[in-house]
Amino acid sequence: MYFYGTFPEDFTWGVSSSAYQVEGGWDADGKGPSIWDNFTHVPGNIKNNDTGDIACDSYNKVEEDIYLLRALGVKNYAFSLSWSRIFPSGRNNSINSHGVDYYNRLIDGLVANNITPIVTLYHWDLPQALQDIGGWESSALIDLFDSFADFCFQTFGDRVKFWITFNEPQVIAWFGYGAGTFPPNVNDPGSAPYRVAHILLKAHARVYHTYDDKYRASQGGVIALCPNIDWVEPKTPSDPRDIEAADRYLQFLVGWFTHPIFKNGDYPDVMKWKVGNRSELQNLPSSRLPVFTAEEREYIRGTADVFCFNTYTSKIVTHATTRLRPFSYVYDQEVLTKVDSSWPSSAITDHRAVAWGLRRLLNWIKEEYGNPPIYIIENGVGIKTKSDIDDNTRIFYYKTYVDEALKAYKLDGVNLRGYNAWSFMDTFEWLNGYDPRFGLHQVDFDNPNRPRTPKRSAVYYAEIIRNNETKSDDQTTCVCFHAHLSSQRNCFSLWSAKKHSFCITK
Ligand code: GBH
Repeated sequence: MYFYGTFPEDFTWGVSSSAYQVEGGWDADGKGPSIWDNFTHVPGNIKNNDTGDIACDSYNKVEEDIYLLRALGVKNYAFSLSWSRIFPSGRNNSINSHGVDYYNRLIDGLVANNITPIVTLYHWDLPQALQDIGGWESSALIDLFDSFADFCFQTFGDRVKFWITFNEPQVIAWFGYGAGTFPPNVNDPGSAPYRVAHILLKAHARVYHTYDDKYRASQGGVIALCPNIDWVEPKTPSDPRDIEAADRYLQFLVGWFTHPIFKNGDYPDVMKWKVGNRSELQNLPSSRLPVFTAEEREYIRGTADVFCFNTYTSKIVTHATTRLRPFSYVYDQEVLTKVDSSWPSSAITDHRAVAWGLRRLLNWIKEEYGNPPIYIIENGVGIKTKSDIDDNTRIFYYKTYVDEALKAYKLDGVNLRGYNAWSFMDTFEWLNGYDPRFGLHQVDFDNPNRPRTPKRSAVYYAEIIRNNETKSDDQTTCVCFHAHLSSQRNCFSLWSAKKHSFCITK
């Protein structure tokens, strides 16, 4: 059932992007290489050998991008900074003024148009120079990240009042250092992710304290980190073992970072027990999960002003007895995940549109962390087609997800403060290259000018923002079903798209 109603007046609507995925200009004007530049330059690593060398060319399109943001009517724009564009060698002894100018122009343009910048310090594109000294396996990165963050607060903080340290720390730790599918491609599933996460948490806390000590009083912003969260539903809700498994999945995915920060400075109990017990069974001298000192716990606890997260999908979880070898963060969870084959699929494996999962997830965050102010920083759907201006699937995704967010806010009392669509425009989709399209704007990557075209979803999203509410169908459009009713695929139809569908009037 749809629920119609209004979001609070100060609700912030936005769209999101990230540096490597949109900027291009990979070596322009003195930018240093990042681990993603080097990774994509090796043939075979990325689908179709695509790279982010030019991407959407946003490095050269500040004005165009701001124009599109104005047309959408967004209240905020969330983007990330390329560390090696600002510090080519990763360190503050090599400041690239052209890179600083670029971000100043972008931030000034946003502020001039009343669009609040939400700035992520790290969305995966580590300066190669810092990978050369061990990347996030090295505790030297704590100081180095802090000095980068300090420079950004000092340089941009007069205009930037919303900071995110890490985008998806679990992805950095697991895909970068466990599975090894993302650079730096370390394949050490049993230990490295835990060691890396330990360092990420310390680095996050250090940056938070730097903001607190040196900038908060004069700049008055907020700072957080941004985990990725899939909602998980227990396979058999009457089986306590499945309920525990679902909670365990969330603790390993999210609590790993947010339990220390929002609760007691320490990892979730269930992680300490599982990894500890299994390490013992594996005849290891100590747990593969590192231990914080009392002083470190005190330092980490409370280091987020708001709760940010990204979400794309839901899964079904059941408890499982997993093998002890090879040692792995995945086996440590003692769960099995799957998706329901009736959930609509998308261009990304196992990303299914399950809007009701968002409402449950928001309620879980509220209960688990004491109703913090919540911002959804990324939410969207990837579609595998090049000419998808007529993107009804995406409209349906946003209609249903925004509607569930509204229910959580209005009916459940979740302290939801903002919603951002991923993505502002089609971008470089990491290992998948340019095939899956997430954008509200289409980008023609075959054209050197990288022209952007608003899709129907952009028009639809602009309308949600303008009204600050979800309107009933007869006020705007109508809910339709595809002619292929047998496939049970709902779609949401807009104006001329009606020709593909038939309407059920209310
Ligand atoms: C988001 O992560 C990212 O923050 C964003 O940059 C990206 O554009 C968006 O997803 C859409 O994909 O490639 O098989 O190794 C969401 C969580 C974590 C899901 C990494 C895909 C990679 C699996 N993502 N995961 S694989």
